[in-house]
Amino acid sequence: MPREVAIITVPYDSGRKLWRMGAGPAALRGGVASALTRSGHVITETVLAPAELLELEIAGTFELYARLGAELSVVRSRGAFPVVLGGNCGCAIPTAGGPRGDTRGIVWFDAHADYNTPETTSSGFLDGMGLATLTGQCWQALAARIDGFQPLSPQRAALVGARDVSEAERQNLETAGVSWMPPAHEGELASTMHAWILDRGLAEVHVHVDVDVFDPEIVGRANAYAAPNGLSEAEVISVLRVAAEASRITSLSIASYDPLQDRAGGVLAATLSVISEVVRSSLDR
Ligand SMILES: [Mn+2]
Repeated sequence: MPREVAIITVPYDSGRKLWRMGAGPAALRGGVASALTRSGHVITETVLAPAELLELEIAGTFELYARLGAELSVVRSRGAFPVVLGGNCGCAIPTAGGPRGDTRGIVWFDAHADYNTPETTSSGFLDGMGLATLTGQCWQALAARIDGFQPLSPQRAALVGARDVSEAERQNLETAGVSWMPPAHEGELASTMHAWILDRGLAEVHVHVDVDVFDPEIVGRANAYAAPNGLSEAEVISVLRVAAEASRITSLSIASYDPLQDRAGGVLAATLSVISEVVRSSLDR
């Protein structure tokens, strides 16, 4: 029996349905489903679109993550491999955080660090605190609404491809002990990743891809926050192959795709390749 791949779409950006990057999951969904079906995988699809969310600003977004957490429990109890397509990176919070001891890590691809806290953010964008929340640096009372959530140790988090990082975030990353791997020479990221996984003895990793990790010139513009000098599709895939070989990828989340910014569809194509690669290397081994 081939293992089920459960595609869960969360079509929100900042609590607003289908707005901006909230339109990304719907734009990706069909392509993901057909690519995985073509490669012989059994898929199921769930769209997380509650009739109403709490209208209390931040609480509404955490309510959405709590609902995603509940859906993930159902999917995992069936033994399925979760692929979450979300508008915001915060979708990785319920996907990666949980009571899994100290052999589980996260590989987080992003142009940004998402490592502000309420004290350092100047944009006020909640999603600029996503990785910080996941690793226990802020919003912990709200994150506790997610059933089974436990913060992941920052020492078991790798931030790959980030280059638009504020001074406050640099300090936060360093103090917490997150491993920041900025864009580097061809092949360097893959070998750094290999050593990082072995050093920590990680048996499992969650992979999160904010699609603005891709280079806007080579691949395309993923969203309004796109930053120059990013990674190519081949570089992202080479790091993922290493992660799948040195550890075991147990789930995948994809976020921040704004179809209106990706004029030529390059980011869409690269994202589909990345998803196919993760599923192939995780399930067909
Ligand atoms: Mn980003």
